[in-house]
Amino acid sequence: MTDHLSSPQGASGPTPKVALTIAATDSGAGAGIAADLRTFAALGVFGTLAVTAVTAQNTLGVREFLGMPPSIVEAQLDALWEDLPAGAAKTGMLGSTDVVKLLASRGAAGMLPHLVVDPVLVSSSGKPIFGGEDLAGAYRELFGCAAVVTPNLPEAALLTGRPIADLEAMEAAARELQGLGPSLVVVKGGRRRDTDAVDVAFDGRSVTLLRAPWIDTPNVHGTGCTFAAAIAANMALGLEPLQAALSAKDFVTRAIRGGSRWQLGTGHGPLDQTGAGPARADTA
Ligand code: PXL
Repeated sequence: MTDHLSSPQGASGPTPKVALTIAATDSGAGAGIAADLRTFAALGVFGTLAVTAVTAQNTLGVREFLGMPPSIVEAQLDALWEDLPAGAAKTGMLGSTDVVKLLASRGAAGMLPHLVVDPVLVSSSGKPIFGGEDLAGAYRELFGCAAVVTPNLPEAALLTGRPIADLEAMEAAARELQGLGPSLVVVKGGRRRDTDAVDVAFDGRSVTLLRAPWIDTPNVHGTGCTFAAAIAANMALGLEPLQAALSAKDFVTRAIRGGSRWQLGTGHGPLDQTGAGPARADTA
């Protein structure tokens, strides 16, 4: 009989920290839970998940969408809370206003520590992702339990009710949303050709610009998911919100560069989160 414990292979390392993603699936695996889990793994954190919706999509777009009933989301969160509690969590596409409200109530009860809320409300092309009358209001409540909130420009515009066209307006939005409770708000500037990718962060005291060079590639599907997941992983590892966000920005930049010449699908392909971990930091 073989005693596998005496094998020289498979020596056990230290127990990893746990981070949780509360998000949707993307069958093309560029965004959503798949991107989050690759990010957690690349940063050395064990990832758990609660599925909020299923999407049928590829690099060309979303074809079908099915939101999970809030009770199923809650059951997943209870199972994890009781046995595999996470040091940090992130939310992505939540699928319905009721799920946003569920998370706000669990957050208020202290059951979502070090929470990163990526308010997936509108795609970068400006199209609403899902509706619901009081969606923005429910999100504003969820922000009250968050450590970090990461809207893109159309999301920040929707949440504040003002158009956002320049860095000054990004700062004003970051200040307003930070006033709802999170420690840090990062308004993501997105990708404008031939300019640096600049995000504006506000932590209640000072404004910090997160700047990265423009990388010429169509492979940017899942960038927002990856950024929020990397912030959560970094907080699970013990970083404060601003340091977690600065390090996550570097991670996303390396992941975009790593996948920039990949040919997976004919639309917006994925990033290389797997190759972007700390061991590769010197190649950034
Ligand atoms: O980037 C927003 C997002 C989040 N989650 C899933 C997605 C998308 C965008 O397509 O598909 C599953």
